[in-house]
Amino acid sequence: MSEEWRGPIATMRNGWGGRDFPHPAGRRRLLGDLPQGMDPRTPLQNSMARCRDLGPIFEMRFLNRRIVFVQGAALNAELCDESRFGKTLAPAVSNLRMFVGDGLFTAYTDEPNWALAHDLLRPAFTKPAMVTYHDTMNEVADELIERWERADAPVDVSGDLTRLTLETIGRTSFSHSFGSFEREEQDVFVSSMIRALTHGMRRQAIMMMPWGRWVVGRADRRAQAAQSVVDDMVDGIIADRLAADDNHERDLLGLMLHSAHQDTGARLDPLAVRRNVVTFLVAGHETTSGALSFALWFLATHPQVRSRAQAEVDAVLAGEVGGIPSYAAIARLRYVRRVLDEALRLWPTAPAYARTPLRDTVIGEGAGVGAPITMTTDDWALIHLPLLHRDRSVWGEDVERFDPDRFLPEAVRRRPAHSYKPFGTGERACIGRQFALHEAVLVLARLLHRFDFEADPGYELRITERLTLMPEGFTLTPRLRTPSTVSTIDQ
Ligand code: MNH
Repeated sequence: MSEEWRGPIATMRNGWGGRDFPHPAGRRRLLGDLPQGMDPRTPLQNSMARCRDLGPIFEMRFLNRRIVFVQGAALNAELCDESRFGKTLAPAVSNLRMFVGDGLFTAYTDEPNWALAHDLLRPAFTKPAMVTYHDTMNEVADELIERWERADAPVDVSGDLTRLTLETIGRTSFSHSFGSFEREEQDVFVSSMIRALTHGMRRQAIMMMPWGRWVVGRADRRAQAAQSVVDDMVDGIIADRLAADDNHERDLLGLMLHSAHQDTGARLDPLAVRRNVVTFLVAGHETTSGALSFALWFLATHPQVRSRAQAEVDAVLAGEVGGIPSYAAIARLRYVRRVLDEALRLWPTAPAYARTPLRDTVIGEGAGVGAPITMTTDDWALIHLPLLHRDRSVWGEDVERFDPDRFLPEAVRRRPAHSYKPFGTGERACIGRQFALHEAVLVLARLLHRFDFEADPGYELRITERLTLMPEGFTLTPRLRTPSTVSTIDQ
């Protein structure tokens, strides 16, 4: 296997000048903080249960490795200072480099392909670009609605929303349809991608076992077989575009293949194009699908929130031709947007990001961590977003309560900066944020307009972790709304 994916993180000592941080109870001398009797497939949720009372910064050790987590908003705000800190790759992310190398998400900021891809692809995420995606987003929503109208059994919410978001990113950015709504089985692209992502996460755990280095080779080969399914499909999309003799920069793929940097004239080489196609196909659908799924879960279990959202949707869409939102209508769906913001507070679907200082520095003065903490360029911290978003000093005592009005403009203004970070921070923050928010508000509005949702009373929220968070086994029964449940006359 090439050296390339073995990013510098593996060699970062993370010694923090010999300082120890609070850790969960029950540490064992050799194994460290591996939880006893907890599900090894859900490390993030385990850490939420065990670490929320450990203060703004804490650590977990696994064998001889340690991960330092930040959950305090004040400390996170400091780590978000771009003049002192930058992104680094958490182990689970650096493991993805064996699949996508220096693609936009997995690149180190000082690798030339990060700035190049960032600058070349930016035009695909401006407001004028969003306007051009809007009709496609509505078309894909039509297909989901049709599917749910026909459903005679509870629908698989995350599965169907994954169809929707994959189809949306495929059509808007690559002019490629996966035909996700035309077949019942899961797309091989999706299943292969999930296998690769899961491997990225588990690889770390395997490597930490005493025999891990021997076992990991086989697991790597299996994951690479999955990855080659993805690569072949992507190479097909690229070859088709090149053969079509279509050299317009009309979508993201066009920009990747045909644009040159305005200052340097540099272009993405073919390997960088493939890595970025895979990056955007994956990053562009998985997290949005999770966000929509969690939002529907909260709507289905909070009838008052749902009626308020439906009242807004009915009022806004009453003024739209055919009840289909125009581009401008999306910005008027303020409450729907708050529902989404609040869903991403409690379950940020990309649940962590890693920061490291640009130069040796001291953090934590006045942040309630005791003596200030020395942090060298060999140290890194993982910002634990579900815990950051439950910092009681910022969100109050009732942090678990689902309340979209936490995102009323005046409430947002009252909160300190950097206390809500579902899209990451700084120059490495999510490039697809506007894309995701536009798509998600549009889809939620259209679903709320058409259906009432009944939660299955026997279902309790379970969450799978595969780098991203996603409700597991969550089904809903969509019922067509009747005129009496629609609060404003539409048509
Ligand atoms: Mn997205 C980076 C969350 C939707 C493409 N994304 C990030 C980061 C977070 C994130 C957090 C920063 C990670 C880090 O610091 O290591 N992203 C989300 C969430 C959603 C989302 C919660 C949906 C909801 N992301 C999207 C969509 C696209 C996309 C949609 C593409 C169309 N995201 C990216 C890319 C990056 C990124 C590409 C890496 C950007 C960079 O490093 O320059």
